[in-house]
Amino acid sequence: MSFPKNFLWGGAIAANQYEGAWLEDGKAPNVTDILVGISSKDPGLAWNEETKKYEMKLNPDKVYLSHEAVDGYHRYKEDLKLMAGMGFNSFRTSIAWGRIYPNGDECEPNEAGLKFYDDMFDTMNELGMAPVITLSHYETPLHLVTEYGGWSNPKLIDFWMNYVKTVFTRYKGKVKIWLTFNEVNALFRMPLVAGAVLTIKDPKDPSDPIGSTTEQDKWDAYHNILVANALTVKACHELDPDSQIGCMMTASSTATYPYDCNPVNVMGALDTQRMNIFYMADPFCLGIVPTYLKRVWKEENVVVEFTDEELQLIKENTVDLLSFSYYRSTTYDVNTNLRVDTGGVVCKENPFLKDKAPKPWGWAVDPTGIRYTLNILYDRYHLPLFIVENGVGLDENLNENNTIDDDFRIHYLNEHIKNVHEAIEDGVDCIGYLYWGPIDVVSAGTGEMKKRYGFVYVDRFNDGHGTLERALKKSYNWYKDVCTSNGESVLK
Ligand code: BGP
Repeated sequence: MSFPKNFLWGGAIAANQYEGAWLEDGKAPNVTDILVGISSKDPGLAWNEETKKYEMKLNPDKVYLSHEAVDGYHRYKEDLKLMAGMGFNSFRTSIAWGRIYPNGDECEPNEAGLKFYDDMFDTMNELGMAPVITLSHYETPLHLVTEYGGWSNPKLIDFWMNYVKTVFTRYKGKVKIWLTFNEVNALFRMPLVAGAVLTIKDPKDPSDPIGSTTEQDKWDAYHNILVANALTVKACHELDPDSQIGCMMTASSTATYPYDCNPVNVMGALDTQRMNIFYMADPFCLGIVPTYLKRVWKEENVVVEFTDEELQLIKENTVDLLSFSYYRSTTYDVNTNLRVDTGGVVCKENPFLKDKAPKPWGWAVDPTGIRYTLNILYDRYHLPLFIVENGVGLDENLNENNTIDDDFRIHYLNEHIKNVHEAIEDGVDCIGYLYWGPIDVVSAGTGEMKKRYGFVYVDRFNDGHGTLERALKKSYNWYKDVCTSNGESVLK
């Protein structure tokens, strides 16, 4: 009745939300550097009439917190010690592609960037935490977006392969688990961030805002990313056969429940699952491009053609494991508009879910949803599953004892971890649980510091001020008990 031996316990962050140092040691801007938060509809871009291209133009009235973030670039050694102090045996972060190839299209890598991650991965290994490394967590170099239009351009495949081969070779033996693209299945909901797709066209028409993307460009990006993912799996297996490589999906939408038994809602829930996870996860995990997409392409009036060689490549190079984020479930109701944020799709409120995170975010809490998600994904793919993001963001302030009694976070975790265990009892091969944001970082969605996930508090605020000092919340010791008892503390 316990968690498997060697179960991976730890936490996950991303370079663009943690490191800061956005232009240090040769790094050039990446796509998230021009956004206050990824839900922002207002990217820091301007049209250049002469070059007929977009270029970076940040809004001077806005605070781009991610540029300094929580200064992880200079403080990761102390932070990693705090993580190891909780008994983590693994830790997930990403490589900022732009530290290695600043513009993305250079032939030679930036040694300063390579050295930085050498030291970081060495530190993790010395502390007994296996590095779980995302190759791109919304970190495509901005130049590849403004110059080439991002992933809708097949040239990105070559630039990407140059980058991934460099890091597979350099970090061989140091990294045992690689993940390709963070939440790349959000491509259709958030094309600029998840797919780094930008339709390069003069945005004179006010109904056509900067950063908007044509359907054709999104599908071209889908095509190129499927090919790139397969080539990446192949390269990883060839260059570092001792490591494993997985894809990373936002899987909250797997738990899309029909709002009621109206067959229209049942079918709509299936379509929502397909669009938000299976479009991508089927090719990555099963090596097949779903047949129903032909109809989707016809209805959306786009042309998507895979060559026989590409289909063969996708078939032969499926991932070793499926990693995913889960934050909450949703419903599908035909009469209610679907919205999205970083937690997944939002539709009509589920009347059975009384438990909610406090406002302003107020995400519904559905621990059974993580068990359901694990079961659905395992039944479909029969691959090892790895939860690499789950957690809750809260608006918190230190009390007079220089700590935070984050009982709601403890409650959230307790319920979710119990349900992960239920899924394992159901027969699911779940290899690990990484909590999202074990140290406060800049929120992906809103770009705020106010939305805190950490077990470790960081003194920084929405207006950019703060000492950046770290303090431990109540959940720090609670999660330490979980990790060091291999989950027994939540099961007793
Ligand atoms: C996921 C992202 C993370 C993370 C998380 C929480 O979609 O992969 O980068 O931030 O969502 O989202 P938020 O920070 O918006 O609460």
